[in-house]
Amino acid sequence: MNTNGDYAVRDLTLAGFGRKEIEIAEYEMPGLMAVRKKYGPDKPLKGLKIMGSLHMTIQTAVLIETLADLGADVRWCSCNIFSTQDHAAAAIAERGISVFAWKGETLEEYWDCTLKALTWPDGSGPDQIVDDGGDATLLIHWGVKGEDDDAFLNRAASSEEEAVILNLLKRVKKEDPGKWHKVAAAVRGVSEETTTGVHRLIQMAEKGELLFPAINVNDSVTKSKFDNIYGCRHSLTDGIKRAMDVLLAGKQAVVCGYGDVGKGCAEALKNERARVIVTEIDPICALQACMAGFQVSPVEAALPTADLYVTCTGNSHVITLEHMEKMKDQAIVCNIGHFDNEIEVARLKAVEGIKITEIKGNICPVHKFTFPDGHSIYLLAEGRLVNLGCATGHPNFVMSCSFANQTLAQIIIAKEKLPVGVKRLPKEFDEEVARLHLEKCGAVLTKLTQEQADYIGVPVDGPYKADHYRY
Ligand code: NAD
Ligand code: 3DD
Repeated sequence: MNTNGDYAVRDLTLAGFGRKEIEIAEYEMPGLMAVRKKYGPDKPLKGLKIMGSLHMTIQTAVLIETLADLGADVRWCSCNIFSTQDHAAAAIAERGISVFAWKGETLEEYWDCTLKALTWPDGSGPDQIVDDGGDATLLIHWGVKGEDDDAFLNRAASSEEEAVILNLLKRVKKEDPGKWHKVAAAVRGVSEETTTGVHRLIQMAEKGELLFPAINVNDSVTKSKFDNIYGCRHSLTDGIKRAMDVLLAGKQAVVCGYGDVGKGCAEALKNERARVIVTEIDPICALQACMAGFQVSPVEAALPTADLYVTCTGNSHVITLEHMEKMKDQAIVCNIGHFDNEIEVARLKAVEGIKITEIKGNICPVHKFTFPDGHSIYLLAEGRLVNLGCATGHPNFVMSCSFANQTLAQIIIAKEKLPVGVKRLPKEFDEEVARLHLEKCGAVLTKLTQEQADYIGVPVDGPYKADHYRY
């Protein structure tokens, strides 16, 4: 571990490799690089402290360097204990940007990295936040609650991770009482990357507990209808193959959830000639799955025969211990949703007489769980998102779309005094991000005539479709 200086990474000597892959990524991220070129000279983020809690990958390194090029003073951590690419973190540290991330963090290390990324050398916090899943936002909000009420921090924890967070906040409260009220008061806004993080923000806003403005980046069309669909279509099977080197053709695969991520996952498995079953609660998504040719059944119906399970619901307890007890011997279970609560991993580990065999370590976590009755299942990435835990996540081009939106959101937060609440980016930004990626695909737009624009009631140069619902 290299921690000399204001960073903590696994191995600084990997920086050269990281830099080479960052250069490859820049070529494959035309939208993000165009945003950097367009807004860089004005330095719209100059003098602003920006903290990020987002998977520390090569693609994120390009986002970080874009924010820095726009003038920001950046500190970064990952938003998952397995998703950091150590060579990316090393390249960022070598550039002199404070990053606290390595692949295979413990939960204590993960939350300590989040605290370090949220704390500048003078003890102050960020002006702006880039969040993916809401952990940075949560630590600030729980910190404020804990400063107002000791009982909030002294309550019984509902999980191992919650206990880690509460213990950290108790320590901080002793060392720096009043920290979090100052941090929260200074935050101009957060831009949230993913579906589950947006759910958390909306829930807080509805309860009147949100302490600062938020921009919902996920629901930009050029994020969720690209990253969530096409990114997962690329990276799900990458993770499964690296973990198990299993032939997917002919296997029966269950995809839990047919939202944006589920659509990408089901298609990827279908492309591999797996026999895909979808589970859904939403009749519209279920009907979409039927129209795509997928069988829609509850997970219980597949237990005797399915070879592979993928959860991507953003929900919890989707694959239960009871499900895993009834699964076919040697079934493979994984999750690609943001958090590790979609599969009941804690209950699985607590089974009396369960035998846990580590097949692979932190680089690509694979564990075999053998039940007392002798049947086994394989759990990938300890139930955490398999595409980043067992592979390298989405490729450059699709992350260019997501991160162009993130950068535009950060510029808006810098320029405008936003009200507390959760807002989306303007449609014009979505179309700008899409335009920036067309040339790379050899796409040439058709020019709308004024007569046609009048006929369909849109401005000749856009924005076109009224709402992302129409995509
Ligand atoms: P979404 O809301 O579009 O889709 C989730 C779907 O799951 C919905 O259609 C919902 O009806 C369904 N669902 C909910 N509970 C269910 C249950 N118990 N059984 C079956 N279906 C159920 O969300 P999304 O954008 O597809 O994201 C899903 C998850 O993936 C979120 O946690 C998101 O943050 C995460 N995500 C991960 C990546 C990645 O790279 N790993 C990328 C993008 C999003
Ligand atoms: N995510 C997937 N691949 C990623 C990568 N290569 N770098 C950074 C983040 C990456 C997660 C995103 O899809 C995020 O937008 C999400 O979870 O929604």
